[in-house]
Order: sequence, then structure tokens, then C-alpha cells
Amino acid sequence: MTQLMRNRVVFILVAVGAFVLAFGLGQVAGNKKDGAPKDGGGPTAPYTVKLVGDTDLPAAGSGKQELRFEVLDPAGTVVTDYDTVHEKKLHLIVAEKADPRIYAHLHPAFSDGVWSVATDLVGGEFRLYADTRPTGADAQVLTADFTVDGDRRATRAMAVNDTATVDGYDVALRADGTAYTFTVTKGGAPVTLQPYLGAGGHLVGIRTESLDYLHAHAMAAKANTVGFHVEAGSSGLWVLHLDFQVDGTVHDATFVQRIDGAGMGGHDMDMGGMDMGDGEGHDHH
Ligand SMILES: [Cu+2]
Repeated sequence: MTQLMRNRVVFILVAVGAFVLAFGLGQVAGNKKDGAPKDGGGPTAPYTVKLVGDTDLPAAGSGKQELRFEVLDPAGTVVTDYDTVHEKKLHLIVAEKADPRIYAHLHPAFSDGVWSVATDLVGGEFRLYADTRPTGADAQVLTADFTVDGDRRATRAMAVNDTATVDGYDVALRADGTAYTFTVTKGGAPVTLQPYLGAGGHLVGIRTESLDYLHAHAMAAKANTVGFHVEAGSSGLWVLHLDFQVDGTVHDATFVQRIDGAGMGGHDMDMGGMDMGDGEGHDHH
């Protein structure tokens, strides 16, 4: 590598780093930091999440459906200390594997190393994402699969949508490159978005089929508009859940979008005027 190239790469990395900081990017699943022993060597073990009890939950309406799980550190020890991130020590996302439009964002209770939350999911196969930061570790997105007994929903076609209606609110999405802007109205009139969990809104993305995950936090919402920088780790059809709050209540607007992921080429990041060269900076995940 020539000195010129090296300087160029360093510049790009610095520029990308500044960009990530500036936009408060969410983490991408699989972007797990090592928990390597200090004496080094060998492959690094990740943090894991482990369901406590049966991975097959009772049917909806039984009153007995409860998710219980532990987070284990790389040595297999139950994690008991967590940092608070966006007002919670753990954010639990649950999605139906065949149709991630079926989704819940939950905040389980914690006792004696075990997280637990009551759910009432209709029958099917599900994935949970525990979005958390054990004290002393990097942010983690840990996944586990489980099933729920009972009748399953009829399959619905997956269609791209730019507008969604939830609880009487109309939400419009405008995607411009990696900038995703949502505008919320009710009966044609703008609403006032409130901060939710320390951000103007939260956007969780789950890719269909691969079930890749992304979580982006908004810049402060302006009146009825909230914007995110969305950077998917892989290209494909993604389900996007916008969690927004109005008048003290949280709502989930659900979108399906085809997104060009990072490093797939033919996709120019809008770097806000920074010279990013000819695209070498894309493979930073
Ligand atoms: Cu949360």
C-alpha cells in the first residue's frame, strides 16, 4: 500500500467515525465484540442469551405465556450488571420469523439474573433480540428462537409501503439514500412527537428471511417529523418499525422497504458534503 493510499484510508476511517458519532448510529446485530481472555489466543466466545425453561410457550389467551431468559458472558456466567442505555438496561425485541411485521418492543423485569416478561403472542415461530450492554462490555444484540403453541396467522403478502396507519395516526415515510424521514399526522393535522426512551423516536429494522437486525435512534424530533440515518448491514427486504410517542402513548408504525445494505456497491452514502472518495469507506461493519 502506498503512503498516499494509506493516508486516504486513514482519512476515510476518520470521516466514517465522525459520521457515525454525528448521527448516533444504532448497532447492527452480529457486530459483537470479543470477550477474549487476557492471555489471548483462540477464537473469541460471544455473549449469549439463553431461554429459561421451555422454548415452546403456551398459546395466547392462556395467561401463562411468559418469556424468561438469562444473558451469559463469554465464560458462561450469568450477567447481573448492565449499563442503562436509552433509559433501560435491556430492550427486548420479539418478531415473528416468517413475518417480522409481527413485532413487540418490551422491557422485561429483572430478578436474580433472570429477565422475564408476560407476552400474549399468537402461535408461530419467533426470534427474540436482547439489545443490551453488560457493564464493561460493548453493546450486544443477542438472539434466541422460540415457538408459541396454537393457531397460526394466515400468511400475508410482503408488500413495500411508504405510508402506514396505526391507532388513527397516519405515518408517511420518505427515504432519500440513507436518510429516512417519517411524518406523523392525525386526521390530516400534524401531531407533536414526544421524546421516547431518550430519543425523538426509535427505528428497529428486521430483514426478512435472514432476520438481520438494526436499531437506529433519531435525532430530536421536530414537531411531527423525525429523521434517522439507516444503514443496513445487508441488502434486501427489510421490515421497519417506527416507535413514536404522542400524548404519552407509544405507537408502532410498520413499513416494508427494499434497502441496499452497506458494502454492496452501487450505493452512494450521503456524507453531508464530506469527500468520501470512490466508495472505499463502505465496508466498515
Ligand atoms: Cu426499549
